[in-house]
Amino acid sequence: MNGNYIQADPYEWPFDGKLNPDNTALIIIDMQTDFCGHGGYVDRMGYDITLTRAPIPAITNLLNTMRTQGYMIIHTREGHRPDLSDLPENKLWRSRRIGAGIGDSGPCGRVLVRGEPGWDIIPELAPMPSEVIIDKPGKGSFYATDLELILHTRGIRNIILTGITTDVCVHTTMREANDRGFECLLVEDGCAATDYANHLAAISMVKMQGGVFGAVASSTEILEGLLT
Ligand code: C5J
Repeated sequence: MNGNYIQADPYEWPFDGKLNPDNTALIIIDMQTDFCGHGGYVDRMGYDITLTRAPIPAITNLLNTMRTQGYMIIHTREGHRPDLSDLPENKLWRSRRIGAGIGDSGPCGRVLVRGEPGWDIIPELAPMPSEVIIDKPGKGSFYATDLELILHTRGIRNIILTGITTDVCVHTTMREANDRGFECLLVEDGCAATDYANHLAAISMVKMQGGVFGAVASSTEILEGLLT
């Protein structure tokens, strides 16, 4: 095949072989202390943060290579305004029910509140000053943000997705992007869920119907594609 492809499942990605630093972005979703640090939101809910920390090395490798090659890098943070005016009542109620009330004080400051220590991106994946950061109140990175405008302005049409959690914010973002016509690639070892079976199921869902939301590849396959 002519073009520039990454070995992926269920098809070589992107579909048309048009892959270059001008039209492709790496998005790193919600790699915040609240999702992968001690005392953060996920930890307080009683989930195992070794699962949510597992993709850090794969994301780091991709980030280093894609930064060097001049690809667009986008980071997202899930969080709410300090006055919680953008926090739906049912989201607050559910979080309190499981012992990690959004806006409540904890070891990492107020849970999932903008500006608090737990809301920061973990130091290992700290954004560079030139990189875009999207602050989002929900699970999807397009909802109530300027992400779509920024992608269109920069001419991006391919998106490589990493981050936390595979089955929630990463999947929601991938579905939102796919519906908007972006060509998506999910990095299987660059994302994780709070339940390993959910991670596997979320990956499997992408590959149905010939790649219903896009394709899936490992970080190694992507690095091989980018470096050849
Ligand atoms: C969740 C996320 N799971 N980043 N957020 O609440 O997936």
